[in-house]
Amino acid sequence: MKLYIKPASCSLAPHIILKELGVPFETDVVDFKSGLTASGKRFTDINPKNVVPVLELEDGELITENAAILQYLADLKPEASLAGASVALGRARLQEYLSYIGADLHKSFGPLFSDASSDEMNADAKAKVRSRFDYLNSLFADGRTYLMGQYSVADAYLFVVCNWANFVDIPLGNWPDLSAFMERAQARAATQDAMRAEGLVK
Ligand SMILES: N[C@@H](CCC(=O)N[C@@H](CS)C(=O)NCC(=O)O)C(=O)O
Repeated sequence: MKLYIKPASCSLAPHIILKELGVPFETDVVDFKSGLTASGKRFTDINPKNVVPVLELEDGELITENAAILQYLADLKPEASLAGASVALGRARLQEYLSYIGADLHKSFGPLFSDASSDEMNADAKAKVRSRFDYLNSLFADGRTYLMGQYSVADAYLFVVCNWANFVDIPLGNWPDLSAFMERAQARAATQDAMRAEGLVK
């Protein structure tokens, strides 16, 4: 398998999960300025949506969208239980978290990474991120270790997106239960391995 990535972006979530699973894979880093991957491919030939992550399977099949890739990876090794309980409610809960992280939390950061954003747009985006952190913090306030109780692909995605707070001057310490989750998720060996591979930690 090959994972197309941009370091520190949302593609770090499936990168972490590939490490969690311990399956063989390679990465191909996308340079969005040149439009080329490190292996010399034109990225829009691989994903016309022009975003990472993309997972390329051995037979050449391509999967895009974090929610789809993360669930595909979780299903590769059911014994690792990275999709939570295998009952319908468990899968619905996982989809609920993945949708919230992808559609609401992830996208609220967008203006903060764009040079085209005005001060007003940035302030509005920060307010949205903060209110989403309020909600997420309230989830962990019941003492759960991870979103679904046990670690799942949703935690990898949540960790990666919340970690962007460090790049846009939103101190995570304002949300103690969410911060404690971040410390737990970051301490996992797979997270450390993937972050090291992307040059984010030594
Ligand atoms: N809906 C997509 C969104 C993916 C996305 O926004 N990827 C960003 C990185 S987090 C990207 O590739 N941006 C292109 C760029 O940085 O130029 C998903 O959930 O996978």
